[in-house]
Amino acid sequence: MKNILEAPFMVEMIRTTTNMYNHGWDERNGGNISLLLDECQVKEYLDIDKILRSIPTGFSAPELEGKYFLVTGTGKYFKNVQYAPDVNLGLVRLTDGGETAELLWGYTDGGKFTSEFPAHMMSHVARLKVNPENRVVMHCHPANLLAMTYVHTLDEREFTRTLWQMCTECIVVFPDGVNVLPWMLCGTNEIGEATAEKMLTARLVVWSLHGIYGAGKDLDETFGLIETAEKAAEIYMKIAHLPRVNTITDDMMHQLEQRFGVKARDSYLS
Ligand code: 2HA
Ligand code: ZN
Repeated sequence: MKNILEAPFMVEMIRTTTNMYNHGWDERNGGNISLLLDECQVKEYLDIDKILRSIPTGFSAPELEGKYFLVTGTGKYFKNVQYAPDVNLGLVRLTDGGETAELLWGYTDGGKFTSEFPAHMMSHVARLKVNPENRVVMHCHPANLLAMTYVHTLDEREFTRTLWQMCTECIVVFPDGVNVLPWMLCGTNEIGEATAEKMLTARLVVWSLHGIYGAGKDLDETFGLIETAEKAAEIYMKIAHLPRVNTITDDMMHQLEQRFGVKARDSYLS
């Protein structure tokens, strides 16, 4: 059996959590990531018949029966993942229609998956419906996106259009835009269901006054998606209080659509 700490998916997870911490997106225990793995990937590193513990999830997700996830732990700090991956991460397989998570590796201090596990798993179900290649759900607290939810309307079209106007490449990176949830109690199945519903139409879902969710086919792509939106929000927070002299017009965005072969969300451009 190969050493799981050298598995490409593990190395990438450790690098990503460290990088996110270094970006200031994951203070204390803020943020969480789940990475969907194929059984053949897991089998190279673990005896998949050796279940360490069975942990109830508190929700059902029959679509994810038998699926494997590498997930950050509840209460754990992204800052520390690199020093003790086996404490701060866990590898689980969902069973009983998603109601039980079988722990195959990690959470060695007796811990368990993130408190946002429902939002993660329900978002995986939603994104897999749209794109069977989806593997990652990522949540974090980037300062400028969060700040923007205090001063900008939460209307999704307006929120998206503002971000698109802040950097030329935004519309290319997230043509489906950004969906926005009002403040809701985190860690609940309700916010999980609401997030998943929003994930059907966009890969980015803002949690007002809290943070953001991103989804994508790998850790790099998902990180880059949030990074791009956060950069746009940073520009907005730098200029929002100043007179706007220039902007990226809808005509320019139509040119970007053509040049990069993307299609902006329906009716978001005039
Ligand atoms: O687990 O970010 O939303 C820490 C969080 C909860
Ligand atoms: Zn959070």
